[in-house]
Amino acid sequence: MANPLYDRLFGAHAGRDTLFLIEPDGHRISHAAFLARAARLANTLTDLGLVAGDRVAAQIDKSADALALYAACVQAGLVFLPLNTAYMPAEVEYFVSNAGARLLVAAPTKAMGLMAIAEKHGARLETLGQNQNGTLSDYAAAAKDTFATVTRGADDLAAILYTSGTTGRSKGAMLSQGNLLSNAEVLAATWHFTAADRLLHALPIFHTHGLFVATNITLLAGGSMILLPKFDTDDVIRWLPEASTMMGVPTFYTRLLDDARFTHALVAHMRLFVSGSAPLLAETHRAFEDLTGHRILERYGMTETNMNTSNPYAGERRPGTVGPALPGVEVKVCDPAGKELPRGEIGVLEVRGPNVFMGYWQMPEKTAEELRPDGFFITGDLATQGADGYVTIVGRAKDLIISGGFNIYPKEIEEALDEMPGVLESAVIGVAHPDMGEGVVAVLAAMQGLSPDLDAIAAALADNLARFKLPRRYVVVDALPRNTMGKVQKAELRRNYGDSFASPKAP
Ligand code: MLC
Ligand code: AMP
Repeated sequence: MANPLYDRLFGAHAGRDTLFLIEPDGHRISHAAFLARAARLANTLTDLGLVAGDRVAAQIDKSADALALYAACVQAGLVFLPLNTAYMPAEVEYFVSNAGARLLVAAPTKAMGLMAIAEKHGARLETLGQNQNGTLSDYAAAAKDTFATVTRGADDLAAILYTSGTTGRSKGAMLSQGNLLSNAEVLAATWHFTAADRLLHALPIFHTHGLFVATNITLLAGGSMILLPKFDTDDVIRWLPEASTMMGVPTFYTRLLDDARFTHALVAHMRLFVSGSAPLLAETHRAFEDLTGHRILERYGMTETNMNTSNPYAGERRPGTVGPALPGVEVKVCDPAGKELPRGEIGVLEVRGPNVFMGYWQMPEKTAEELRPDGFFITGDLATQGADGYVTIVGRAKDLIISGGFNIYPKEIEEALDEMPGVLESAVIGVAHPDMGEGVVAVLAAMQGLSPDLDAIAAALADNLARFKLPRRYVVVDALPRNTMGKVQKAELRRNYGDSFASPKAP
C-alpha cells in the first residue's frame, strides 16, 4: 500500500457521495467533498515547500477544515502536531521549537500573538479559521482538488502529540501510521462501527480521544459525524436524536445526567455510549443505566499508546473497570522492576502492542525510562487485573491531575508558583471535583514573615499557563508536610483539602 493510513481512512472513500460530516448549522459534507478539501490543502502545503517528515503544528479551532488539515498532512506525508487551543503563546513556543515545526497554523484571531514565536523558531505562520477563512483556506481555494498521495510506510511518523512530564518539559509522543491504523481497526471491530453509524462528536480534536479514537474509527467504518465545536449540553441534547453513537469524557455524562431534558426517550435509539480519558465513577455508570437503559462502555488509553483495554461490546460492561486488553494488546500489572504480579495485586500497568508509540521526539533518555527494551510501556497507572482479565485502574504512580479529561502536571504549576513573591515552596494537588472529576488546589508555604498576595499570584500564572491548568483554590500553610526522607506528603494534603470543591456549584 502506498500510504496505509491515508488509503484506509480517507482514500477508501474516493468518489463516494456518502455523508461524512454534519456541521452545527446543519451543512452536510460528503466523503468526496471532504477529500477534495484535504487534497487542496495538501497541494497548498507542498506548494509552501513542505516535504515528507516536516512537522505541521496546528493550534486551530475545531472545524471540518481542521480535520481536512489532518487528512492533508497524512496524504502529504507530513507530521501532524495538534495543540490544545487553550495553550498560551509561551506554551505554544515550546512545542514549535522542540518539534522544529516548519509550519505553525493558527486560528486567525490568535495569529498576531504567535507571529514573533514562529519567526524566532524559523517556522512559517499561516491561519485557518472555522468558516473556510484564513490564509491557508485562501491558497487552498485556488489549488487543485486532487493530490498524488505521498508514499509512506507503517513505521513512518504520522503525528506527534505532546504530553507533559512529571519532571521537566513536555515530551512529544511519536505516533506512527501503524500505531494509529492498528488501533482504529481494532476499535472499529470491537465496538461494531459500521457505515450506518453517526457519531455525535463534541470532544476536542487536538487529543487522542477526539482525533484518533472518534474520528479515525468513524472514517475507517465509512460512517458520519455531527461535528460540534465543543461540548455544550444544550447542543448535545439537540443533536442526540440524529446520532447513533457518542464518545465522551466522564464530565459529558455527569452533565447530561444533571439535565432534566436528558431522558430515556431522548436516547432510546442510540447504539453506543463510550467513556474514557478519566475514571468514570461506578455510580455514574449505574445512574446512566437506570435512567437510559444504556450501559456506558468504558475503555482506557493514553496518548503514548492509543487504546489499551475496553469493556466488551457484547459481554459484561463492568462499572468501575476498563475491561480486558484489546485484541493484539498485552497488558500486565507489574512491580517497579517490571516483574508481573499475581492477579489481583496492585501494581503499575505495562502495555505492549502495535498501538504503542515509537518513543519521545528527540528524547532517547526519556523514552528509555518508560519504554522497556522488550517493548512494554510503563503507563504510570496503578491497576489490578482480575482472573478474567478485567483491569481496574485504582490510582496513579505518576503525579498527574486529570481535570475534565485534560492532563495537568503539578510540577509545571509548582515551578511557576515557587517563583512568586512570598512563596517559599508549593504543592499542587488534585481533589474530587463534582463536574471535572478532579480540581486543582495549590498549597503554598509562605516565606517567613510574608503573606503571599494570592490575587497577584493567580493573575501572574494566567499570563503563561492555559486557564484549565490554573488552581481553583489556594491554601497558605506554615510548612508543607514531609516524610522522613523529606518528600512532600501529597496524600496527606489530598486528605486535608479533599473537600475543597464539595459544594455542588464549585467553580
Ligand atoms: C475548560 N476549563 C477547564 C476544563 N475545560 N478547567 C479545568 N479542566 C477542564 N477540562 C475551564 C476554562 O479554562 C474556563 O475557565 C472554564 O472552564 C470554562 O471554559 P469552557 O471551555 O466553557 O469549558 P467547558 O466547555 O465546560 O469544558 C469542559 C469540558 C472540556 C470537560 C467539556 O474540558 C472537554 O471537552 N474536555 C475533554 C478533554 C479530552 O478530550 N480529553 C482527552 C485526552 S486524550 P475560566 O477560568 O476561563 O473561566 C486521553 C487519552 C484517552 O486522555 O484515554 O482518551
Ligand atoms: P493522556 O496522557 O492525556 O493520554 O492521558 C492518559 C491517562 O488518562 C492515562 O494514563 C490514565 O491515567 C487516564 N485514563 C484514560 N482513560 C481512563 C479510564 N477509563 N479510567 C481511568 N483513567 C483513564
